[in-house]
Amino acid sequence: MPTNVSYEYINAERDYLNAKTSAEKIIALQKLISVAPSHKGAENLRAQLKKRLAILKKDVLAAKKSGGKTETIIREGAAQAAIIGLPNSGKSTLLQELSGDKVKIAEYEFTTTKPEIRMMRFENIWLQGIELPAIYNGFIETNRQFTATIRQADFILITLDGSKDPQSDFDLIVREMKKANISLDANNSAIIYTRQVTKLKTKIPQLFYLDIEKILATVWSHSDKIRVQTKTRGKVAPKPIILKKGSDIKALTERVHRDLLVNFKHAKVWGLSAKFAGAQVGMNHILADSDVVEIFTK
Ligand SMILES: Nc1nc2c(ncn2[C@@H]2O[C@H](COP(=O)(O)OP(=O)(O)OP(=O)(O)O)[C@@H](O)[C@H]2O)c(=O)[nH]1
Ligand SMILES: [Mg+2]
Repeated sequence: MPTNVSYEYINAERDYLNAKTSAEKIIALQKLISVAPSHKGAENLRAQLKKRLAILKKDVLAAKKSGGKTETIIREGAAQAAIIGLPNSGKSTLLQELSGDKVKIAEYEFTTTKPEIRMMRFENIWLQGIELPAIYNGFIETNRQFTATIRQADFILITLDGSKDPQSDFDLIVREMKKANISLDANNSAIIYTRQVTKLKTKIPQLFYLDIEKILATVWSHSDKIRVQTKTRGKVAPKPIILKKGSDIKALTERVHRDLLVNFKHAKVWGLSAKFAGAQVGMNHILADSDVVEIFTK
């Protein structure tokens, strides 16, 4: 039985994802757990939520012990994008635009002193946007705590002020990232120009440039994940299930509910991986992003 959730759940999930601090998150997560579906098919979902609640509570305790200063960044949403760039290069402006949520933006440098996290809606999923404090010469040596966040992000957005010297700014960012063994290439990063008045003469290798409208789609398509919606008796579940790229029907079935594997008969698929709409497939069928799947049991 797929995990069909109510709209009440989706609203509660939105509040939870948008909660800024661990304390706020705990309150929102408790509400989310209270409206989560109670049927057997949602066992995995409830277990995941409870696990998250336990992690959050531990996080708050640890923060209290260390004087409340270190708040770990909790990965949320279907994929994470880190936003890096020099001071004043437009990181906060970009995050605000992509999330539709207010971020502190100012003319002076180093306005952002700690990571700013906002959820960004892309089609039927949430992506997590994380702005890191500005990069400067020596950033890595003094900001070790942020390197894991940048490395673990599914995608890195690099903001460059096109009215200055974007090539030398880019070179500085590459040098800093290299110190932390973080490579920037076309598969995991893109450049966003801000204040691009004229077409630039500088040629920055490896990466591609993005228009704002294409950013979220690019973050998602370059992540290592796909989303699949399940269908039960003609109804498509609004909340997609996130799987690794290359996942098959078996992986999806396991995720929906372990018991389903034993009684699995076949599945029907709609979408890019299907030969035709509603094609019947077996366990080994490889899924594609945005597929819709109906699982049939014996
Ligand atoms: N013309 C223009 N101005 C921009 C653009 N993006 C940002 N700005 C301006 O540049 C200044 C800095 O923008 P922020 O978004 O705060 O830059 P930031 O990279 O977050 O800066 P720090 O957090 O201080 O490192 C603000 O005055 C913005 O209004 C852009 O695309 N075009
Ligand atoms: Mg900023």
